[in-house]
Amino acid sequence: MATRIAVVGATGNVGRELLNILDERMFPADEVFAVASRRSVGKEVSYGDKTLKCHAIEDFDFSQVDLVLMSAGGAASKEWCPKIAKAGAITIDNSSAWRMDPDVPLVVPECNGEAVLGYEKKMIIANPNCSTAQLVVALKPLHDAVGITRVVCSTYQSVSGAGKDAMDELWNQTRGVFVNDEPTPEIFQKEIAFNVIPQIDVFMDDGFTKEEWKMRVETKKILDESIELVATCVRVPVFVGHSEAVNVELAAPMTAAKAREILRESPGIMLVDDPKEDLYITPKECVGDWATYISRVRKDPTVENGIMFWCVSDNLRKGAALNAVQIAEELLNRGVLKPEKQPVTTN
Ligand code: 11C
Repeated sequence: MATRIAVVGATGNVGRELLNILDERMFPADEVFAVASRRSVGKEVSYGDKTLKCHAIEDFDFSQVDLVLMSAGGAASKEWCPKIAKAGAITIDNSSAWRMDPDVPLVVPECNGEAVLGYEKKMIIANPNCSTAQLVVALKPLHDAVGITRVVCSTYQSVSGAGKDAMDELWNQTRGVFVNDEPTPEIFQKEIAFNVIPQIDVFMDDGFTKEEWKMRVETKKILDESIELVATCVRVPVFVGHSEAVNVELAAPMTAAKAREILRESPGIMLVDDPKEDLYITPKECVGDWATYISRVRKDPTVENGIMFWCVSDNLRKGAALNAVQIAEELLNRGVLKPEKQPVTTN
C-alpha cells in the first residue's frame, strides 16, 4: 500500500493536530486529503505550508487513499470504518467505537507497537482514550521491570478533551464572571470556570464514569489483563494538557531512585523531577509537545511496594493525534505502507 492519506474530522481540535504532526514529523505522505462533515465543505485547513480544502465525507472516494486518520466521533467511526475498509484503506480511529473489539488492535507504540499487524482482520487500528495513552507510556517500563499489580489514578483533565465547543464554554464562563454575565453550562454538567467537575462522560451502574471504565479496560488491553486499575476522572478549568496523580503497587520492591532511572531511559518519557528546585511539569508547560512528562516520583509508604508519580501530557497530541501518527509510522516501519514518491534529497 502507498501512503495516500485522508484526515477525517480535519476541522476539529484533533484533526488540525493530525495535519500539523504529519507535517512536523515529515511523514512521507504521497498525498493528503482533508475530509469533514458536509457543513465544512470548502473550509480551508493548514498542512505545513499548504492549504487543503475540505471534502464532504459522504462524497469522498476512499478508494483513492491507503490510510485514513479518523477523528469525527464514535457514531461516524461506527458508520464509516467498515465502509472505508471495503474501499481498501486502513483506518486509525481516534474514537472509542472499536477499541474493545477483539479483532481491532488498540495501540500505543511505546507499549505494543507490534500489535499494529493485527489491522488485517477489520482494517481498523484503534487509538486509546487520551488519559489512557499517557498513563500506559508511564506504566509500561515499571511493569516490564518488576510487574505492576494495581494502579490508583486521579486525573485532572483539560476541557479540550471534550472538543472546541467545550473550550469556548470555559472561555465564555470565565469572561462572564468578570462582566457579571455567566452563560449556563451546555457542554459540561456544571459550571467549569473556577471549578472542578468529578464527572467525565456518563455514569455507569457501578458508580464509575465511562471515562474511568475506559482507563481500566484499555490499560488491560494494551499492557496486561492482570493489572488492576481504578480511576477518578475530574475535569479542570485548563484548556490543553491532562494531568494524572498515579499510585502504583508493584510485585517487588523498587526504590524511588530506581523508578526514576527506569523512567528516565524509557521511550516517550521526559523525567523532570527535582522538588528542591521546584522542578516538575504543569499542563501549561506540556502544550504542543510530544512527551509524557513525569515528575514527583516517590515511594508510597502506606503499601508494601508502592511508587507514586505525577504525569502530564498534551491530550491533543500524545492523547490523540501524535499517537495516531506514531501508529502510522509503525505501519511504515513494518512495510505495510510504502511511499510511492521518492523523498526529495538535496546535496
Ligand atoms: C476527555 N478523554 O478528556 C476524553 C476525550 O474516548 O476518545 C476522549 C474520549 C475518547 O473528555
